[in-house]
Amino acid sequence: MGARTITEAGIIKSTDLGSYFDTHAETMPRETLALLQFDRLRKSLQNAYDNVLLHRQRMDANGVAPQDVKTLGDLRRLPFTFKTDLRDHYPYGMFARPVSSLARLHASSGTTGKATLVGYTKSDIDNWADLMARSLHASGARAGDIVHNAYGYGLFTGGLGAHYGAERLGAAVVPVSGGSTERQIELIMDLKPRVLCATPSYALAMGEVAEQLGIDLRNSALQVGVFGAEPWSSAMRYEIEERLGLRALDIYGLSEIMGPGVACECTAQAGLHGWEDHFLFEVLDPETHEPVQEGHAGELVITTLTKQALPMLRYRTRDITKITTAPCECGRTHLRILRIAGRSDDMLIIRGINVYPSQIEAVLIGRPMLAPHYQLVVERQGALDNVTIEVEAQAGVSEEAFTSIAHDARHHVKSMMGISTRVIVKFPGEIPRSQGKAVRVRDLRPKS
Ligand code: DLL
Repeated sequence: MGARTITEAGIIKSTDLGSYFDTHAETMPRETLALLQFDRLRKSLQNAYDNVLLHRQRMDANGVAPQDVKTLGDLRRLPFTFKTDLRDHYPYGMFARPVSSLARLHASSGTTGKATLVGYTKSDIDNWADLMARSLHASGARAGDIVHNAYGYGLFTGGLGAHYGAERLGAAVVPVSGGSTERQIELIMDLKPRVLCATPSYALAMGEVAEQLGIDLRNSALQVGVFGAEPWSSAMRYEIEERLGLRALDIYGLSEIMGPGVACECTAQAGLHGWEDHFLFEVLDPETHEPVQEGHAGELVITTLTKQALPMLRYRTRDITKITTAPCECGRTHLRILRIAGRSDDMLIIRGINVYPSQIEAVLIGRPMLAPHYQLVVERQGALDNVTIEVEAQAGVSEEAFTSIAHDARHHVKSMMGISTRVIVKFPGEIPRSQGKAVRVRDLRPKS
């Protein structure tokens, strides 16, 4: 172990190479960061242009070659890339390296059409493990910890992404994956992990099963929860922290760009640091494609700077968020993503008002007598969309009270969000529990 000092902000600064607070990379002045980004962008563009036909054709069509990019601002001359591009060029058409030099493949399952296949060279896997280790460290995990990893293992990037990051950090991983929740609770009580990795909805489901078993997870060794892969509200964070007795941190990522660890909260819990030495982040108006002002909501668009096998130019994530480059109390200089409100594809338009499921969640959770388990049912009536909120009552609430609870919730949603909904209160256990990404919306609208 190298020398360690603790700063005023409580950050452990370490000079040993095994530490995953990389003070050089994570706290470099933004001007230096921009120089590094530009250098890496040029190399990454060359890789994309030379080795991926689609990128070359689109850049040619835009009249821009890698050497024409002379400043970071020239990024805006580059073409966008979409999820459909990966589907249309399935399996290997977007890869910049021959299959023989790949080290791993992952896929994200779509509801329609082919899966989105992504690939990594050994160096890509190495960078991913570094960034996941960095993310876990930022969220409070440390070498020597035991990490209970309940992200699904397999083609989904969550399980293996968190696994190799935790190992790289110097932690011991319990590779449980999702499911068999009772056994997971038993393992948590027996093995005493300090860190839990899971989707927020599964973390909540674990808390509930523990309660049913008469086990109070607040008495477990868990202190840090690294939760992501789906939108979740601050109200949900509070609920999880209360029930599990840990600090819940948000982690973001997507297979097309890498997997988990593209951005992660630090213990200030004031937004997710996007790792700008490996990715360029833009927030654009989805209609006009113009950058929105800092602090305003728009679509997150990401360009990879170091990926070998699958370089991505201006990937349209469809995730709606805000960013800030304001200094963070932790000392890290990388920008912060202020929570993902949801995907533009999941946005509902209720009587002309744009609504994300996580906004309804924020209003529902914490209401008296309601449990934090809900689903939104969307139906079409004439030209209008109608939403029914199905939400569970807390255990022990009498059925006679259901009508007045529903009335109260409906009234609250109307006054907070301005939308009219129907609310149906369900018995505890009636809403399906997730073991990975929760299904928040049942869309019964006719498919167009
Ligand atoms: O969900 C990677 C991941 C695994 C992230 C584990 C975090 C933890 P995909 O399956 O490709 O990859 O899904 C990516 O999930 O575009 C967002 O819409 C959503 N998403 C991921 N993290 C968050 C988050 C993984 N923290 C898609 N908040 C993304 C909100 C998130 N949405």
